[in-house]
Amino acid sequence: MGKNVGKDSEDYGKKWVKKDEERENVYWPTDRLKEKCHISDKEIYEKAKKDPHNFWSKKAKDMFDWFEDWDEVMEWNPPYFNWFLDSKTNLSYNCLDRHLKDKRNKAAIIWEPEPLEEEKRILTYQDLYRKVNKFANKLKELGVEKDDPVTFWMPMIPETAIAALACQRIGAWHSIVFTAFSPKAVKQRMEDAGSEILITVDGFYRRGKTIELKEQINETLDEIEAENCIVVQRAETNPSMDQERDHFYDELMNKSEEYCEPEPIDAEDTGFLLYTSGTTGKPKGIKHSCGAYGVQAALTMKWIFDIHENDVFFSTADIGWITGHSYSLYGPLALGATQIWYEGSPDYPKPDRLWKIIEENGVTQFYTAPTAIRALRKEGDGWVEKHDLKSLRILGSVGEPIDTSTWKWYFEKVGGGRCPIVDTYWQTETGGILLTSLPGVGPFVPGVAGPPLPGIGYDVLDATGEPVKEEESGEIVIDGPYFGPGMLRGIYKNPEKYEEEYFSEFGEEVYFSGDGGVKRELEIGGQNLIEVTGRIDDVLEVAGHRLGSAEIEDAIDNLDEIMESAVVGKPHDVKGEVPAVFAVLKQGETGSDELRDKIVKIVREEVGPVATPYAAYFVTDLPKTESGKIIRRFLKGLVRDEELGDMTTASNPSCLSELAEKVGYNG
Ligand code: 6R9
Repeated sequence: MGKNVGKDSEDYGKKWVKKDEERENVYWPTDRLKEKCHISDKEIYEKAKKDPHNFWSKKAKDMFDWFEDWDEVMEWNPPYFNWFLDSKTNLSYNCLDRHLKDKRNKAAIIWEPEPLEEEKRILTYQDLYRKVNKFANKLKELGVEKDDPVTFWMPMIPETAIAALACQRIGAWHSIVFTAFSPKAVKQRMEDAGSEILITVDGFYRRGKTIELKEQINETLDEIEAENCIVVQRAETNPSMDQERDHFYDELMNKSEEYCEPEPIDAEDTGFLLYTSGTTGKPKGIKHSCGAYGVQAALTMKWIFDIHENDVFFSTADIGWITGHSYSLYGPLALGATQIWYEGSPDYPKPDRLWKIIEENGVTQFYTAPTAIRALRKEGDGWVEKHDLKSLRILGSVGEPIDTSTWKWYFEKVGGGRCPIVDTYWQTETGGILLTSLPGVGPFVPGVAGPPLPGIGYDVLDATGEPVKEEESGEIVIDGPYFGPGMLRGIYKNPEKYEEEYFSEFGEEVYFSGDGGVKRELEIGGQNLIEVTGRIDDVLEVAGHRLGSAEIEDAIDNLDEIMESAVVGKPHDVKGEVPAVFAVLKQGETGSDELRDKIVKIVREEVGPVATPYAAYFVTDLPKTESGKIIRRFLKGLVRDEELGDMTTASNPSCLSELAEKVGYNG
């Protein structure tokens, strides 16, 4: 087999997808892929539609071990709902204990550190199980109880998975904060959740640099009088430690009991919080369940990535985002799969790092965001051509719409024209994937996510709430009560916001996603494919990362020179979009490069480097409605050089000519 070691020789380099003979840009699974896939018959859509709740109930029993069964599958009191009532399970048990019988020595996580000279680490299911048990006991000793929030500011290292599973084991809720958010963002999230414990690292490696987290967060820990901080030593830095409050992870683990009984958790109890940006105000704590969420993560993982025993799954999603939770942690582990975790930057030390990881580990399914594909493509085809990627069977895309040109490059260059691309549309709120074509069913169309998953009631509505016709665009919604079980169970401590943000646009029975879409004529199993066109509200998608215009504006408005600001997404060839700032200055102030630098600095401090503005325009007024709301639609049109549409709703249309001039608008 030569260099094809460890790959399934029968499948090596096979074509898994073929072109539609009549239609351009439409691809179908080959017979061989259909034979291989868990789902290969479009009838599943029809079957699920007959009784979606019963469908999910059966699947939940197949997928998970339950300590106690449910009497009722779903309860719906619009806009609230519960699944699998009164049942009990534990996510850590389902990800670990039940695999020990036949997968004890199987690799659960293959960890690739960023520095090339460092050896990769492999954790088997047994290793992970032991460490999770020990760490769970330590959390208990430190006073963490069921329903306590535990905040993480952690990179992609195995200890992050260990700590998250340990929380699940004892019923504590993790709230994981992305490492490119600032200490202030950590503080805000700890305060909102009432969290008294933080788990972090001394530092970690990113693009060859050491990013020190503990040193950066000390002040915050003092300010909020945190009770405990656990520090994983990853980067051999020497952080200052508070004798009483701070503990090194290794020291805790050296003296810990081996076994921790998994807490039986009600399927509806909170499993974790994850803060995400909404249309207004501060990030909100999205509350996810434990058992019901886990079922959707596991089932979508099995169907969409078609996981089999010898597969090696690689998601590049960071644990700080929902994709990292569902498909870099719970989904793969619930299935007993082997997966790769990579610590660092996709282009370090060279732009072929991801391709090298795929080749060396015989990765079978690869999941990433269009922004990463665009960035690596820009570096030239040579980097990808250097590597043998024939082990790949399925490619995935997530986080933002994928344009046709990027899709084709991904398909041809990375997948060798052999692999289907599952373009998976979903959100932090939905917990798991909602729209995508299934690999064994198809079809795969560049730029079109696909039909809703079996058992999900999706639609595209016009402004009056009527379903749009084929090939028309509108707003993407989920028809209650046909949500998947992974759907959010509320916003932590803020039910009003939950109702207002998701269940007010089209009434309390319809979940409004905030995204626009086109209902395509092409259908499968009676379901139209949906093309997602992007956010129609004030949420930005920067390099596939979700940010709220309000958070960035709040940061900028702290500057003395600035009276008011508005932030919108400006198109960017790699990142999809980047924040562009319109700032109205206070009397007597003048716009300058120094002020631009100040804006960048304060956004990085308050929100984090992930939100760094790319442009700042100093203007005398912002377009507003009669009631004083900023009309961001105009600003978006300006930075995108698009038609501005009806301007009669503005109370001050005269400001537009100045704005157009500053932006260099030609539209
Ligand atoms: C999973 C995730 C959610 C927003 C969502 C939409 C955009 C995600 C997409 C996509 C087009 C896809 N989005 N997947 N747009 N095609 N395949 O990214 O969650 O961070 O909450 O962002 O991302 O705009 O509303 P989250």
